[in-house]
Amino acid sequence: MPDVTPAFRIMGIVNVTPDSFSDGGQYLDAAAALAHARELEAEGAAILDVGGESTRPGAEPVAAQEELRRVVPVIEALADGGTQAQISIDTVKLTVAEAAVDAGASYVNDVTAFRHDPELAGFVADSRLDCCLMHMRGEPRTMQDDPRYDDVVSDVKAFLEERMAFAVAAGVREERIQLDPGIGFGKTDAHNLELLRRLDELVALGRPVLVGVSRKSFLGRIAGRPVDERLAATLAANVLAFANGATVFRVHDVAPLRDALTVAAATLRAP
Ligand code: HH2
Repeated sequence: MPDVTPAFRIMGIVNVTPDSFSDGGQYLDAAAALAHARELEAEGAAILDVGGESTRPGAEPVAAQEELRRVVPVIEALADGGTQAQISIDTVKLTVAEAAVDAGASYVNDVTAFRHDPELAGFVADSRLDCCLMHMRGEPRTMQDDPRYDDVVSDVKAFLEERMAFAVAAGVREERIQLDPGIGFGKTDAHNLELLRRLDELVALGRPVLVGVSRKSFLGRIAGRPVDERLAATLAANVLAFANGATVFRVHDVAPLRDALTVAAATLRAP
């Protein structure tokens, strides 16, 4: 039997926020966010990650009511329109996840890995949702204040193992869990690069590894580029992550990454 598992899945970013670091305010209006999500799907996104709260360094938390107002109409319209992509809700809040799932989401992307709202794990289990557990040191407001680790990869790996055990104990099936090193979340540039270089050590945990490097500031510092000129750097980092075993890629620019990963997969996975 030929292996029909796709070599990679692209998660397209749909930020319905005024303050996201690279596209804040561009898709705050539900109609604009919806059109953007449909475009990302047409470009090849297998997952659409809809978020109403920025997690950029220094970001202030958003009230649940406001987050709901931003994301629910977009998810509802996507689901009603018969999207083929899986809809992900990028939230740390149980109430937001519940409403998003009612509206049609089936994936929870919680950047706190169920630490902000531990009950979210039980909800994911009972509703048979997929989820991403991400590593973050501290919280967005303070995470970039002098981050230190004994060994960043071992520390992140131990954290992800512990959060996976927590989720499984709450009833989430292991097959539904994806793991994410949390690039840029409480890490120096050297930490980010070491995680990408040694990603195979996280892949060894046996779950799909998701990476989110799109347009992030460490790429800007390395390449010497402002946020709207980081596509080439984003593609390079994602292709290297793929070569090191990542299989899910969270990005703003879906079409160019699909081409880049298709070539990478054809090269690295030749029969
Ligand atoms: N990065 C961001 C947000 N959510 N989720 C996962 N699983 N992994 C990530 O690396 C990740 C994430 C930050 O990027 P963005 O959504 O573009 O910006 P903002 O948080 O400012 O909305």
